[in-house]
Amino acid sequence: MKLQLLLLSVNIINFCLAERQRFDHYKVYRVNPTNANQLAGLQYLDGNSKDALVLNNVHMGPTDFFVAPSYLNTFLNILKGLDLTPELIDNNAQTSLSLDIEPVADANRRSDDYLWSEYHELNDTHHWMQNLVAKYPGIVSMFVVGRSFEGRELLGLRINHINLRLGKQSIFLEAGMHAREWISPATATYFINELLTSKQPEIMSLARSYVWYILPHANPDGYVHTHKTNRMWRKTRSRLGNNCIGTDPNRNWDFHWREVGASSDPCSESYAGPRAFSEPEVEALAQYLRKLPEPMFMYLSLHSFSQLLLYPYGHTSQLPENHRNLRKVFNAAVRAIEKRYGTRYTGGNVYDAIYPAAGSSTDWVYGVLNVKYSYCYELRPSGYSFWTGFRLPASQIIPTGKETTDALVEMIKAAAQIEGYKIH
Ligand code: 0X9
Ligand code: ZN
Repeated sequence: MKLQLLLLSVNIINFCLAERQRFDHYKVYRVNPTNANQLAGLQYLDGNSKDALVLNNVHMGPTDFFVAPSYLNTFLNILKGLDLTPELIDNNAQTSLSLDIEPVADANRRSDDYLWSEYHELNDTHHWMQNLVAKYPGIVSMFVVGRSFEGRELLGLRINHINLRLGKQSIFLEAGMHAREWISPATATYFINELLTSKQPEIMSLARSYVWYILPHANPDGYVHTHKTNRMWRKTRSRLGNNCIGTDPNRNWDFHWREVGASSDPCSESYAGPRAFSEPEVEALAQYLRKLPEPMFMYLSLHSFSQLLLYPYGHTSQLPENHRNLRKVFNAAVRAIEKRYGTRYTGGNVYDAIYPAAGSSTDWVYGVLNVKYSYCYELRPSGYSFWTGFRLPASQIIPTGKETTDALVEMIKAAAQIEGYKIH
């Protein structure tokens, strides 16, 4: 009996290990396209092979590729043909990423112990959210946006403190759209906790002055996949009958869909999907946002990384109509975020500040729902180090949470002042 149990657990362990995708001897190369021909060549490479994975988006400027050992020669030959000289950044991604060793909080712990010293699994966070509903009756409630491709619920918290003011507006914060950007949901839950327990009067008056909607995991299937199988997964997990899985949910929104900076190739990391709103997660969120009862004052989307604050548009370099106000609020946020630890943010309109990218949530909310303040944060760390960038040490969750809260407080105050919306 004991032996059987032992064999069973060995089998389970083997099964888990076999499931996890490894990147042994994968190399990371950086290339720097400077003309349209090179860009098109890299886009082709991105879309046509699962063995040369671009780590976010092919664009003019440093772009990093994860290359499988079996594909190395082909990859280098294609680059030669494009007159591009790659720089070897990492010789063995598996070891330098320490992809096997990722400390995650124990999901069986009591929810009272939910802390920001580690990253959490999806169910752990959902339990914690459920407990908050019980702990703050009449203030916190759960909302269900819909279901993911694999059938998981998209759960958010609505926080509405008692406040006698009439006509409260809402602020919606979406996180976890890209699966591997773990600091995004962690910052969202940190912020939920601040809205409920902060000793800072400024945070609490902000908490009371708006109806808050916070969705920590906009892409739950992808997030689970980064815990169980592939830490570097970005997209959704939809199977659409192609040879590749998933769509980039931040290219799937129905606003200038797939016009630029989005791929029509199912294997690309920035695949826009077969049509706008093809992803059940994205479609459900859009429907939910359309039906919110309160007018939306601000929309916030948390991503990582690069330390950027971005506003519309991604499909054109043309600035949006209220860009001066968007810039003022941007300045307030960037100033505030630097105060605590000296963390430096840059940014601006997506198209110029980062790269052309059509079909994102922030652009759709701005362009279709006419929400005048719609921003996307690319949280810590800074720079281009893609192989460590998505794996921000858990010891930085709290500092990131604190400085991002500082930024949110100041940006909302600045926007409220411009719009004559009283905070109290
Ligand atoms: O490419 C993206 O979707 C975002 N960068 S990431 O590294 N997190 O993948 C940038 C999107 C910026 N665009 C808008 N939010 N409009
Ligand atoms: Zn992202």
